[in-house]
Amino acid sequence: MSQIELDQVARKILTDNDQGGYTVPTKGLYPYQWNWDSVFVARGFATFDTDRAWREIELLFEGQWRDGMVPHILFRKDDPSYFPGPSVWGTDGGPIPSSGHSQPPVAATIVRDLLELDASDAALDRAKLLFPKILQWHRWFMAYRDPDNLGVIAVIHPWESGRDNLPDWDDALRGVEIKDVAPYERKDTSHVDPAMRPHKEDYDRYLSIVAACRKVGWEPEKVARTCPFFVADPGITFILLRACRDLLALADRLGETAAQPEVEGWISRMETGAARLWNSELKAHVAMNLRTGKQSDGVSSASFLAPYAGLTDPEVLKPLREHFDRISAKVRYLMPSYDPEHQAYEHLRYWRGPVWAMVNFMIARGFAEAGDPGRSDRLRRDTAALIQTGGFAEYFSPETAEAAGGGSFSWTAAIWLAWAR
Ligand code: 9WN
Repeated sequence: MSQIELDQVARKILTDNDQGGYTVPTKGLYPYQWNWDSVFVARGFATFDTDRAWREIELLFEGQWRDGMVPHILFRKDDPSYFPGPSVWGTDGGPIPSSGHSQPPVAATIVRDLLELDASDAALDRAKLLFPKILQWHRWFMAYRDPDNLGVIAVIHPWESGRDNLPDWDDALRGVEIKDVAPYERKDTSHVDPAMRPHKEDYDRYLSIVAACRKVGWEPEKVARTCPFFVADPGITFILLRACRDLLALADRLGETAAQPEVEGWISRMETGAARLWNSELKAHVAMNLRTGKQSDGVSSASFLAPYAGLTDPEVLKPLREHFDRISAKVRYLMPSYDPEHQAYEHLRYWRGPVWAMVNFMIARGFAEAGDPGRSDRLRRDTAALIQTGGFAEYFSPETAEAAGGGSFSWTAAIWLAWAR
């Protein structure tokens, strides 16, 4: 397909998945509004419909909880094609039925991008309305996902990381007792090949974590202290650190200077805290189980987000470039979600190996900003080649470019339009 044809298909995917102001990731498999999906989708819409781009983010923030949390799924209408739906979560923290935890906070970064593309008065007004909501969301992360001021951000559930069955979670997940799980029927494996999805045992534990948090009424202090899963995630830490820098720039642009000292405090807390996630044997940032202090032992695609977070220490960048080159000699397409030399790597199973377009977009941005246009462009070319070969799939094999997971996928289409083409 030519570039123009791919552009047309990508736009059609976004408009077909549009539910009237918010976009589903793909029909059938994911029939609701997901948090970080929507924000990347807004970046795609911004290439041909700015009003629609703002709308996507505004609708996401309509679901913000009273305590500041922005949920990972908004269940605007019940749809039996997805499990677990609203009744399993049992939340009542916000105005729209939702899941009980969040997802990687990319909103400040993309709102800043939207203003770069269009700084009209109308756009500035919309950004001004969003600003305090994003600020409140970041404050929620700092309070309840880093309750001990360590400068690293935890996830209370693999789903909160957005990288669900990543090998980094295996050890902590094994420590979650399977309990309080009513008999259930998965829906994901009726939409896509089970070999590309998490195992049943993973799901049993995912649901056990939900049950434990439901028991404490999803109260954020109690969740932080009692949740059976509490793991510091380099992905969410780096994405939030980056988003705080963008929020600071937005504060400047929008005249919200009163917020700046608080945001600066968060930035320096995470800049210092990130060192805790540095695995000195591996020479990369990894996850750390905050209940036990144990670090994970593999390089993941989030390790490559350090430059995106603005960490430019040569002691970090040099080994990262070496990992990049080592991995690029092992697989045809970058960046696999997990190290292909690690024993847990599987090239088609979801977050245990496959390449995800929006992760590549963030990694490439960081490398370009750190003065490495060569590696940045390699990621862009690989992402384009994967889409040209496999179509607008949810994720791809780094070895064969095989399309995996759901098809006609919104964020893959958005990233094509915004960057990969
Ligand atoms: C659970 C929607 C979401 C993404 C996540 C991805 C996958 C959901 C699932 O799909 O997770 O949130 O049911 O598997 O892992 O990153 O936001 O595209």
